[in-house]
Amino acid sequence: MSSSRRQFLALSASAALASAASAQTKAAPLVKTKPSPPGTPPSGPYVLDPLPYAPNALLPHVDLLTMEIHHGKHHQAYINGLNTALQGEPGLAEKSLEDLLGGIPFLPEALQTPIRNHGGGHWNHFFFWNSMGPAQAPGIGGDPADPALAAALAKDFGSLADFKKKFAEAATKRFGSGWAWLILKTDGHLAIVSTPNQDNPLMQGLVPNADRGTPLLGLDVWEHAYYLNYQNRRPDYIAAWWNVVNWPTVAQRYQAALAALSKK
Ligand code: MN3
Repeated sequence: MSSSRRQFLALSASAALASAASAQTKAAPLVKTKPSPPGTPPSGPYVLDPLPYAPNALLPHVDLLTMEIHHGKHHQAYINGLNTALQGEPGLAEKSLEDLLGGIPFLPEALQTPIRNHGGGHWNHFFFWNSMGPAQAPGIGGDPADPALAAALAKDFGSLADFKKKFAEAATKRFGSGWAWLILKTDGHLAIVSTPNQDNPLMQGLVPNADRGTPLLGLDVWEHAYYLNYQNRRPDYIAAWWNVVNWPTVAQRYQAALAALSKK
């Protein structure tokens, strides 16, 4: 008998055994639900919200295909990974994502990396979509109209132009994949920081204390955020991105962060 024939018979025999075992299981089903196909991520507790604008609304600064893939595929994959990590963890699933990200070192060890990467990915991308808007809409791009935010940027960075220059430097110098952030620190000052991968300034115990604070603005500098339109020209992507920054939202976040600080 040829070796492949023997292998075939051996496989058939084990398949028959498996089939008999499965017939026995079927005789007394314990759970009467239809199983999902293998590899299907659990649905919930987190879902992908639609973009707050049309996917082509950021043209010409961020192209349509990048937005569709970035939101529909990359962001969805972070949500799927987060839901998978929280499967069978009802106590954690009902916590806010901010609470989970703020206390990663206190989570069960097996969940720390998935929640850091996928929970961070979900939080960061939700924040990112809402940090932008169509360039032609009121308040988008240009200079922040809010006097308190404009004054704080000038006070802590010298001028708005200096702020943009320093922020762009942090985003350009981030080696590999990561983010640049404008944060409000607990001392009431604004700061520019950068985090690797999907880390963010909320992550106590993972991000250096000097880089922690309340995010007001975030820029994704993973290649998936710009490569289709800008290829290796990250500085060009950053320069164009200022045209779609949603300053009214940044100002609202600043007011909310200041109010939260004053309650502490
Ligand atoms: Mn991204």
